[in-house]
Amino acid sequence: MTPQHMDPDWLVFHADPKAPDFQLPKGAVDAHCHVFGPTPEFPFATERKYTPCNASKEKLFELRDHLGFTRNVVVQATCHGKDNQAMVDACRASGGMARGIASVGKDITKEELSDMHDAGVRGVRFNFVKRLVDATPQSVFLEIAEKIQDFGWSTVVYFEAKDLEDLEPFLQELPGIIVIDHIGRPDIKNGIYHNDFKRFISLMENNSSIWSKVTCPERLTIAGPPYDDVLPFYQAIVDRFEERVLWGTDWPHPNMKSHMPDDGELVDYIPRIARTVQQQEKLLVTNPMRLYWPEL
Ligand code: 0GY
Repeated sequence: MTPQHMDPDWLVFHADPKAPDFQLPKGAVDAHCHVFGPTPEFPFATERKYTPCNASKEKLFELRDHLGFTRNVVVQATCHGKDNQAMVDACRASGGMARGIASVGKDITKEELSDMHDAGVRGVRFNFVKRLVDATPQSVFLEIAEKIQDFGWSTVVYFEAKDLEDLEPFLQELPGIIVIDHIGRPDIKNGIYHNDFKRFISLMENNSSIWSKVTCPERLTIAGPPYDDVLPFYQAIVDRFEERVLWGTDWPHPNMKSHMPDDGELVDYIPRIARTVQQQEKLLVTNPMRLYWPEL
């Protein structure tokens, strides 16, 4: 196989993140993170749009312990396409402390879904971000969404704010719980009163199956750390929908161009977006446990 060299401008995850000052509640879940490879054991997909550094499950679990999380939700990254082996391997190795979100095609069989369920997979991701994936017809995603209902899985949907209007009919048709990545990627320079963000809030108001990850200030910010410019967006969502929000590190932070965040500083950002102990408990424990570990 051709060696899979990391992209020349790839930013590698922080080597030595600080120990957070904010003490996470007991049983906190990092509900959005990834593993990359490591290659050659888990090669990247030929159709990938980027080639990252390796980011192994061991490193992920080390970070989990360092930051004070108990559990992870490992989301299939697009660099692995529909080959879920690295993510599934991380779930299996976690001893029940990691759940997975897979990326699958419409030919996925019941047996394959069942095997992934046994490993800890509890959802599929539908990606509409053009720089990350070639487009998949919405009808295919709807077919997959029907198939996973037997397993009680939910969906994760990734899109950018400008695409929401076109995607609304699709989102209304999707069965089950839908988790939107990174508050639908608003354009921060427009502010929270722009129609795009109002549309996102209305979406959540009008559809109680829609949840949101209040994640990735490092991606959405224009000003950079400490990400003050993104705060009003997260606060608007957490204050309105505290029963339907999730938080995650997004480690190892694919495709960052401006800077690489310190994961400890990201944890210290949490009490600025979830400003009461009750909100923090729901965001970090109650909500992710209800969605991904309902049996506990
Ligand atoms: C994220 C964001 C990104 C990448 C991926 O699967 C992926 O490749 O999710 C991105 O580049 O915005 O959620 O990690």
